[in-house]
Amino acid sequence: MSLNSTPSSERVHVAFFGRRNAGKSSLLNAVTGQDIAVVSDVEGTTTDPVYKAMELLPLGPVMMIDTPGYDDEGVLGEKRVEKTREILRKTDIAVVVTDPEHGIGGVEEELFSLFRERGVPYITVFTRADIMSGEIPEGAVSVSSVTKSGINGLKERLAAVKNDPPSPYPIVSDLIVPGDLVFLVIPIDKAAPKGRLILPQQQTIRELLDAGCASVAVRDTEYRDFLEKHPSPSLVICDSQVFGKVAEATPESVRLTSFSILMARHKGILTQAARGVFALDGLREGDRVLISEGCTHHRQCDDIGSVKLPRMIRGYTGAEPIFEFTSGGSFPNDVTGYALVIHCGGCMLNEREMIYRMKLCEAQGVPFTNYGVAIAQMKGILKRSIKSIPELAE
Ligand SMILES: Nc1nc2c(ncn2[C@@H]2O[C@H](COP(=O)(O)OP(=O)(O)OP(=O)(O)O)[C@@H](O)[C@H]2O)c(=O)[nH]1
Ligand code: SF4
Ligand SMILES: [Mg+2]
Repeated sequence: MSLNSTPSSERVHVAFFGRRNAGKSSLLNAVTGQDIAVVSDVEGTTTDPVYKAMELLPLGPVMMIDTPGYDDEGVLGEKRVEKTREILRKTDIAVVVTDPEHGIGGVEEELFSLFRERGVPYITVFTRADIMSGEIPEGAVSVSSVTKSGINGLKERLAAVKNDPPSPYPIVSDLIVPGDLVFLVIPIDKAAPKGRLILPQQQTIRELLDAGCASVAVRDTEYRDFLEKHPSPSLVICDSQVFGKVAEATPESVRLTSFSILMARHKGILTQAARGVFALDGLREGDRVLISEGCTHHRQCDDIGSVKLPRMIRGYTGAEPIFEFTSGGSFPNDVTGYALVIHCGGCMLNEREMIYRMKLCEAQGVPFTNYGVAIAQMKGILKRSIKSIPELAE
């Protein structure tokens, strides 16, 4: 991702599903106008999901995803189907690609019911319009990836899909009014990436600009002096790591919160995270705790999940729980063995994926929280950091 492009977590995720050889990869290439996915008449050509971030007019910034055939078989085939199911968790709009020769069968019906179950809008597309003719079901779209007939119509249908964001919350714009002054306290220590800000900080500044507010970024080391000179911000947002220090310097009358609290809310998980965090207080020797990170490499989070958080939890509880870790797209389907699941901020995951993980834990009766909320609880500052969040203020 370049610094000028929309973060992938904020793009509408459009994924192509269907049987092997249905024409998924050909359709992705035709819709994007680029040769992104390998096409062949051999069944099972696509073995791993293929991603393409782009501007798709008239829809806007999207993440287009090609998937392996949903009817793949054998040990490897099942692994591929599992990968396809992982894609399903983050899909905002699904395209069910259908070979007219097969028509709608068991595979397509299964996909439809999965989408309905999860509230994912979907469009059924029949391929090979150049060589096959005949009736197609009402509402389906007929295209040819060879002649490109129907492709523009499909793009318009994609743009017309009513795609409400899974979380109703922006990052910060509903907590301020135009003309407000907001302070951002950002430590620039060795954990900070060289020469740039991290994604949640960039996104917050952008939203404040869009909302007609001024934001002033200041390091934690200068914050106290700075606040003396400019004592009336409408809101102060700080990094979780320096929350204690910033809270001490900030009068109770000034609203204060953290980037992680705002991002958890934006991702739609804050209420549950604030509820689930109390499980920390009940942790006992030998309890299993799952620490889950949304990306596998180039983490902005450094060693928070793997080292700092377990150390803090041991100190806070006085117990020695068993820590287990997952990263990237993988997240267990069964979390019932865990006393608590603590997720990272998920800045690389879209809202659907985060909400899916949270709901899975909820459905299995396992408390779910995230790094920012857990750290705030252990430092005794949770109450203060959620005081400015209307739905949690009580
Ligand atoms: N004539 C014609 N051939 C098509 C069309 N769409 C796909 N094909 C052909 O169908 C075959 C399979 O297409 P792919 O796009 O690789 O199908 P896929 O669904 O991605 O298949 P897997 O990756 O194996 O699951 C290829 O030989 C394509 O050229 C179409 O609209 N018209
Ligand atoms: S918050 Fe999660 S997804 Fe974002 S950089 Fe850290 S580990 Fe990766
Ligand atoms: Mg393919």
